[in-house]
Amino acid sequence: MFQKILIANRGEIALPIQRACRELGIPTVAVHSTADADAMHVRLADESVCIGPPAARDSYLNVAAILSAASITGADAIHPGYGFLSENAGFAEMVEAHGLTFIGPSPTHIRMMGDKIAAKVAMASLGVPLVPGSEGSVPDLETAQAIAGRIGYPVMVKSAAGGGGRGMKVAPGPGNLEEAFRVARAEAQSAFGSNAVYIEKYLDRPRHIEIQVLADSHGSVVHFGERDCSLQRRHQKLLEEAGSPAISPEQRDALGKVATGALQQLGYRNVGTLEFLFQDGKFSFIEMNTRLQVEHPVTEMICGVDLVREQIRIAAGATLGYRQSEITFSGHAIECRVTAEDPETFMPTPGRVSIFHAPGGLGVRVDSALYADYFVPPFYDSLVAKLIVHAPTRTDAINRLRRALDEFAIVGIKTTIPLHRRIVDDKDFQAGDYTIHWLERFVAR
Ligand code: MV4
Repeated sequence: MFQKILIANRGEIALPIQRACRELGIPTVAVHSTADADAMHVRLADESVCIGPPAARDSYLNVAAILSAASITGADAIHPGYGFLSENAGFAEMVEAHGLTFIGPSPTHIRMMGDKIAAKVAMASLGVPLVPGSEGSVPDLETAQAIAGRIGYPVMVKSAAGGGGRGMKVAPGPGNLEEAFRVARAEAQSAFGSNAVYIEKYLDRPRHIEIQVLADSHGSVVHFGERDCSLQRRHQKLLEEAGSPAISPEQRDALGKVATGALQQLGYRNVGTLEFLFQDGKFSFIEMNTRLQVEHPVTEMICGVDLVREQIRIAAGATLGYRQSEITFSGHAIECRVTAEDPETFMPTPGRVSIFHAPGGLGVRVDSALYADYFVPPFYDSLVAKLIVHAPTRTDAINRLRRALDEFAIVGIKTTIPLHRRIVDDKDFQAGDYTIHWLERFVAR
């Protein structure tokens, strides 16, 4: 097992990583920017190293400073959390080149899945169903027209290097393809430094369903069921559930078999998430994430597993130690992402938190690095707390979520708690009747 783990992250995600380390008896090193000297992740770690000024590119993305911090403190493994360097294949390579363990997948798999075209080509060859589209990058408008004509309109032009919805354009009909192709390419070039694009049939009212997978380095792969992440605004998720209100246990099993079968053939290791669009009873793979995700706690709640602990064990060479049949799904879990944003305008609201009172009780989990008198800095992601509830049924979970939201007090800054209270009381939400477009309309009314 590792002697010491450096956590190359901040905020709420640093905490469950520290907790898992502590339960495994492994000391932790926190790294922080000058803006985060008083942050909770620094206070709770065994040791800490300042790695640079506030801007993320000078601190949490500063590979040399992070590797130096690991070397100085004698850490032998690095957990990247999510965001920052978590899906940077070059960073994972550098970590390994320095004789340390990167707690995550191999650099090869991170790089493969970072290229959306390579990811689709790999998944198609492994029997995973895809959205119909180009089998690779689309070099010019003539090729785009030929493919769109074959699969039928509407189509979507997407950046191969993309993510977060940038470099993505819909062409409702043949008359719109020239512009969609040109704009998507230009956006991809300026946002990601690559103008490689591909084309897919556009699905107009899908749900976003993803499946959590875990693989050891000895060929065992299991899944922990799906999460429904359809409730998002401008590609920022606000609320996630496990399981999805839209899929049956049989559909879960089938999707799980497809996902684990593919990753087993690929020789993948550590955690991974396959993202699907689900419409008209069909799952279509779109992308794979090679990191621990923000919403991983809903899966932990229904499966009773600590995914971070599993990541660490597996990175240290341990075997899974259980089979798919030993993973059971119990009840329903919902996560609300509480951000330091105005709940109406979504403008960031950094500032001082005067009161922080987290809800508690059975089936309530709060992942947050906030505390009273903490100043939320303006430099980073606005996520300040995740409220996760677990209950025997979805109806019970919604009821518990309402109760927990009413108990939650964050004073001094505006947060999205009032918006979450409105969502919980909505009829469509309560019925589980929503697609990826539902929330945009809800916040506009
Ligand atoms: C799509 C789609 C419809 N059809 N692909 C958005 C981000 C990127 N990860 C994939 N995205 C989409 N791809 C096809 N063929 C609609 C979206 C999409 C979306 C997907 C998941 C969650 C929220 C979304 C919001 C808008 C568009």
